[in-house]
Amino acid sequence: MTDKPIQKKAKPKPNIRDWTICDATTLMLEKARRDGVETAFDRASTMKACPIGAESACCKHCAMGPCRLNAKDPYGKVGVCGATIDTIMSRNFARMVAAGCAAHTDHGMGMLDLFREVVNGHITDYQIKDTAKLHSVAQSIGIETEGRSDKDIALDLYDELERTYTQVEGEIPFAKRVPPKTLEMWRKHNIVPRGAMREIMDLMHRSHMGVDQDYENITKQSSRTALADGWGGSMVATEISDILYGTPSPVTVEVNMGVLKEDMVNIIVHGHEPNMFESMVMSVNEPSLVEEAKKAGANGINLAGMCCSGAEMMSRHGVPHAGNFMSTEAVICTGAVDAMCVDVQCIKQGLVEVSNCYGTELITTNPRCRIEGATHIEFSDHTPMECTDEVVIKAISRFKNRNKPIEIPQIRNTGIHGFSHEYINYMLGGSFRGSYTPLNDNIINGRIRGVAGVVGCTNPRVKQDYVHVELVKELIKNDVLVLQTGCSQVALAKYGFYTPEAAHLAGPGLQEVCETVGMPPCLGIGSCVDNSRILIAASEMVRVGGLGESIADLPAAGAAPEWMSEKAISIGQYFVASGVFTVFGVTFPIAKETKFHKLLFEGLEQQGLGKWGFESDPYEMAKLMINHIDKKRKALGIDKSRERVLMTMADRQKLDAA
Ligand code: XCC
Repeated sequence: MTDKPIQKKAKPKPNIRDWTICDATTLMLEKARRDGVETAFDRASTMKACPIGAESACCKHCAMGPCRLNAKDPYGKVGVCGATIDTIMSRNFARMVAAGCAAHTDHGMGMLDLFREVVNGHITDYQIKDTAKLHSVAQSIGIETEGRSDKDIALDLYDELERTYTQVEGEIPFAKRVPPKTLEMWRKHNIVPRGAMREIMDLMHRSHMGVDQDYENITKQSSRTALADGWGGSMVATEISDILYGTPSPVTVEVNMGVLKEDMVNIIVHGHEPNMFESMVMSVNEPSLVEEAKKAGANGINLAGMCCSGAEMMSRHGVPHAGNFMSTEAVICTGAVDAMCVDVQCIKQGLVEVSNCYGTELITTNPRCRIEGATHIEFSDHTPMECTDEVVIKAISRFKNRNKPIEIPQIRNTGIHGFSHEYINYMLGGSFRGSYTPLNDNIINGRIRGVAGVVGCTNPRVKQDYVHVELVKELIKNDVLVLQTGCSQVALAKYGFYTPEAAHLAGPGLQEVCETVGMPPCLGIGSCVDNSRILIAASEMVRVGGLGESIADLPAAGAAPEWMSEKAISIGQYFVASGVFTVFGVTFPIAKETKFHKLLFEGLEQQGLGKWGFESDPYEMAKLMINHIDKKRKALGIDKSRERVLMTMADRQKLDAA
């Protein structure tokens, strides 16, 4: 034996083009590599996902374990307490739902706190901006508005909506908006949410060691909790934000990293709640601060959003958007971000390191979300500009002391965003006759095959944006109208899908509708809590008639092709429980060939709800969704009208004669 040292070959670096299709992100990841900076893409490529966790075959709810089962032989063994794979997986799943629901409902409750303080006159920096929305939301849950003052209506609305969170018995207020047939089904299964706090508490309790050990019963409570998110916490967040900040209507916006300006002080707000962002808009327009920026040699202050609060501000006010979740580290590599100001959710801890490398001020503002190594400037709804002014001052001083080369990818994509439910109603029916009737008619006559919600995150385990874009392309080509939120909306916006011209990418039927109305083939409606707008749109389609009696009857499907967060699981479960076929990409956190898997992927549909699907390939995913839409068309007896498009003249004459 010789003692020759083993020569280790240096592993070739992964190709950045395999990580993302976003050109700006690619450029910045290349720069990061040159600069020796590591991002989540690097970490994902060197850290394999835990195979046991990926299939949810691990239980760590007590100290007799953690117990590790074998997903390849799911019934080969049980945990120390005897818990089966179905119990373990459904409990893990339940806790993801609980965490996701908690995030959205905590956000919604924060909005409601602000609303109460505004109505009571304790907060004056914010006001009720949209009284029409105040009235319509109040009416939708049975509050009398005729001849009453806005303040009285608002006080009643607050009292009612507080029940969304705190009520211990009864149904949450927005259950009144659920189509009667769907609600009937929920009542039959006993899954109408009481209050979100109660449901989350119940779910956390029952998934504790030694409590609920019947996967079907656990899943019921998962549905109930998830519904408290979609029809509760998230819906309140959306509606109160509209009342306070205005209901979105179409607005032209620029997205992508080219929205940063080398000669200006650049501030990025990244996170989820609109309150701090709204205040930041005021701060960057504050004349004395603009003057300060100019004194520092800048041409002004430039504000952009990222992720969900970015998507919300983009859709509501036309604030430029710099990119989605997997671009938040990359954007800092431009060197041009003077401050990144964050609140809650989807804030990677890795941002601290990247910010340190480029001298960017990373500022946390929410007491729930502090990060070691970041500067914390606490935000309060009572004195909002104290925080946001200080952030601006910090950003100006960083601008003055910029000492790293700046490299901004000069890529900007312009599109139209801000299609709230209210605007869709108006757009289709006109101001005198606002209605979903034209949408339903076009679905019935087959011009539009169906409707799909394509939403959710980006995830370094798949090529950024690729699955979103290819899926949406397939859907619109097949005449499926696409509604979007969150990071998915931003993904598509970067590839030009938010222009009316994108209609030429759609099938002939959808194209005709888009051209008549002057709308893009995908409609961007905001952040992840704004998925509640999709629920409202679906309910309205049922109410208008001709497409069945419950949400489960609609020719519709949903997808989160690049999901990553627990919130996505909660959203998926509330869509499924509302009756929608919902397909996830990337991975599905349970083992196949199990009873729990069968329940989620088939059983729930047999109970009259929706069902889950999984597929990582965008084309196959589109196929699943379109097949489902066609199945629903057939059940409604409207599948024939679609075929007419393919008929010959002779066929048509025969049909007409008949
Ligand atoms: Fe987060 Fe909301 Fe997902 Fe984007 S889509 S990665 S949850 S920012 Ni909401």
